Amino acid sequence: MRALVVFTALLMGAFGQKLFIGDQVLRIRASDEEQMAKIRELEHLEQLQIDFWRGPAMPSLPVDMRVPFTSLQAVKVFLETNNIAYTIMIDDVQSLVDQEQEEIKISQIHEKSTRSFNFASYHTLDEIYEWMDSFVSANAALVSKMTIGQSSEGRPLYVLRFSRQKDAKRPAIWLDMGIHSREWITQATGLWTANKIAATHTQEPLKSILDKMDIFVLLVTNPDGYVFTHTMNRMWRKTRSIQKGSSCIGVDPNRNWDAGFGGPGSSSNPCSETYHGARPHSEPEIQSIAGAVLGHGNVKVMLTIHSYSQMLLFPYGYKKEHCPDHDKLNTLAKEATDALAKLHNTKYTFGTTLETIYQADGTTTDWAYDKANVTYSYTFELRDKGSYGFLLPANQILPTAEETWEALKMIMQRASNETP
Ligand code: 0X9
Ligand code: ZN
Repeated sequence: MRALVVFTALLMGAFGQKLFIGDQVLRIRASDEEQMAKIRELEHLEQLQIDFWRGPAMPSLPVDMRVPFTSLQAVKVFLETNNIAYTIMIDDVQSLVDQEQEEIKISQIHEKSTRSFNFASYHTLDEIYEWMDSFVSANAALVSKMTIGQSSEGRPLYVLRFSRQKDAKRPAIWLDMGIHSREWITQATGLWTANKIAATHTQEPLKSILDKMDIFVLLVTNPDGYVFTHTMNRMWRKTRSIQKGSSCIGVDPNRNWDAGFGGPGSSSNPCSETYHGARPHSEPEIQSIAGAVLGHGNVKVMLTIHSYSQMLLFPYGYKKEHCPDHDKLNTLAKEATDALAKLHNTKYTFGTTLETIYQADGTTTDWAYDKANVTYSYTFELRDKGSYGFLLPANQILPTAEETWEALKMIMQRASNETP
């Protein structure tokens, strides 16, 4: 009994924070559909507590999974007996989490003493919300803060609005980050991007874009999840809503949209990481965005930012059919990813969600295209391709944000050129 208490305490760490000591991220390459089916079996063995970081997707794409220390031996034996090849992508997840926390602490001390904001560091929700207020007051002629709703746990959902004509309703560009809370590079990229828009709004191409259009930026789409990743479980993906009849918490907000809702590219199990929720827009975060976008009524571009995999995706994820704007979206995706690659040689793949990764039902990008009349509807999957995955070191924040900006500009400019 005593040993069990000590062991549990060790696993939970101080203040109940989930620890990942000895957990590994394995990269698995299935050679055929049969091996892929074997990997899917692992998905259904809930007692193994495997956290899929990527896939199972196209057989050509590797599957990345975080395997808890206590399941490692069983999983490796399973893979080896089935002749499935794997490599160890991350040897000890906790050491990366510790390093990340250490860097945050150092940056916080530096920020305090210099009274500055370090875009090259990860930040807590309080720090981000505080930054937003000072950012708005420093750029009051261009930037304002709107509250579009609140999360399940009652946190406000703030959107930054960049507009040259605050009382007019202009065609709009919508950007959101952090719908999956553990994808920290996205909120960090959003902060840098918001700052970049304000810093360069008098230069081309932003000058022309903002002459015609407004830009809306939702930096932290899933604030409850984000707080949870900082305080309790760094690997939390979903929202934090309570589910009737289940002790499991949260919904995958990128399966909760009313577009192909509930299909096989999502799960009806509340304990699954891709649980679609009790009904479309059950999550207040999603309902708030849908309300804001439909209420605006003239959103031309909707870019939802995820990580990781280095991909630029467009509709559809819920059906095989190509959308009427397929060629246009595909050509622009090529141009945008070419522009992105020019900066640091970061290679992206692009295409429809279904053809590039897997069937995903109830996603932002499909909803925007089908239900909100948004032509330029894209999902970004930022760095990397799996060396660090969701634990991308902070020294990659600036290069990631810079290169992403090249693609964002390209897409915004294209939409703006088509706007009278
Ligand atoms: O599965 C997802 O939700 C996304 N991948 S992630 O690793 N960030 O979770 C990709 C889904 C494609 N997204 C849209 N079509 N919106
Ligand atoms: Zn995501």
